[in-house]
Amino acid sequence: MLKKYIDISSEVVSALKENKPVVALESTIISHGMPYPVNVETALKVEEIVRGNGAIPATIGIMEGKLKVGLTVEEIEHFAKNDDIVKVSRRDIPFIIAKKLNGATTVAATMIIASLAGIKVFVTGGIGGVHRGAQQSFDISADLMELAKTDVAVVCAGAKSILDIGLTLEYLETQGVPIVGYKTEEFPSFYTRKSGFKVDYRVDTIEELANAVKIKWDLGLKGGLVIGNPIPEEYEMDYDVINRSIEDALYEAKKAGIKGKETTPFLLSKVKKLTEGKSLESNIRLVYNNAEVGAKLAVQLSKL
Ligand code: PSU
Ligand code: MN
Repeated sequence: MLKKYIDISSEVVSALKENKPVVALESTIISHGMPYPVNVETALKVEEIVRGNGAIPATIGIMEGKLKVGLTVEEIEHFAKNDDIVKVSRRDIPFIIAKKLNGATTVAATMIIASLAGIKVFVTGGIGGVHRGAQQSFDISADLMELAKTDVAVVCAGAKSILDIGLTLEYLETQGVPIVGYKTEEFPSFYTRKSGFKVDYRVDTIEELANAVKIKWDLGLKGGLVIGNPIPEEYEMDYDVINRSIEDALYEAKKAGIKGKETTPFLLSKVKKLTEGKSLESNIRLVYNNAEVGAKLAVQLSKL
């Protein structure tokens, strides 16, 4: 039944069959997160880092109405070059399949597809969350509900402060999603290592992390985990510079009346423009850093 909708590369199929470590990667970051050709270069380098750390990468997206797990280099190129690619979250999946469209998957959609394929670890840049002003707009990313119900560990550099990070963490607490800091007590905020908010649990080794992840799922405690892995210090941005850009981006979004699924891409592209090349370089480096931690986590989980 599922086979009709999902196409898993032969490399990923055999890796999963042999209980080898596999790491899921998203495609929204390629299609909507970075400009061409930096997006392809980064996506391929991330796959290389995953391999270099002993795991098999599985970049996920939707092509001509099929859920694809383990995109080829040509397919990644396609996601990187074309601008007719829909941003796909949970609610969009059935319609993108039915209409045979191409879709770049968000954190929520990538978690769903990874889980259908049997992949437990997913590496991304930053998660979606509760937007600033959500008290009025009700704008809360579907990523958070997905984390509450889908069994995938998400390695990220935290959440950008385009969001209300405090409310995002409160929401995840209500939903029972553990917020873990990898070698940090503070939840990172993407471009910077600090956010002013604490994680629930700090772990200092991959073994400790993998063990807790395994215990959660062994006990049938449904849902994912957020593993916050701070950007390496040497690539971190200046806290005030980035936050000023974010404030400006939020102001422009408000002025332009941006709503719904357009909000996050609009804010991301404004921030990118306002900080010029700087934020892009940080973005690339933090994803590389996450790829390493995610691959090591997948390797360790496969041993338990
Ligand atoms: N935050 C980032 N970079 C991103 C995203 C969020 O710092 O690329 C993308 C991810 O794919 C995430 C999605 O799942 O935006 C969230 O969109 P929304 O807020 O519409 O749920
Ligand atoms: Mn939203």
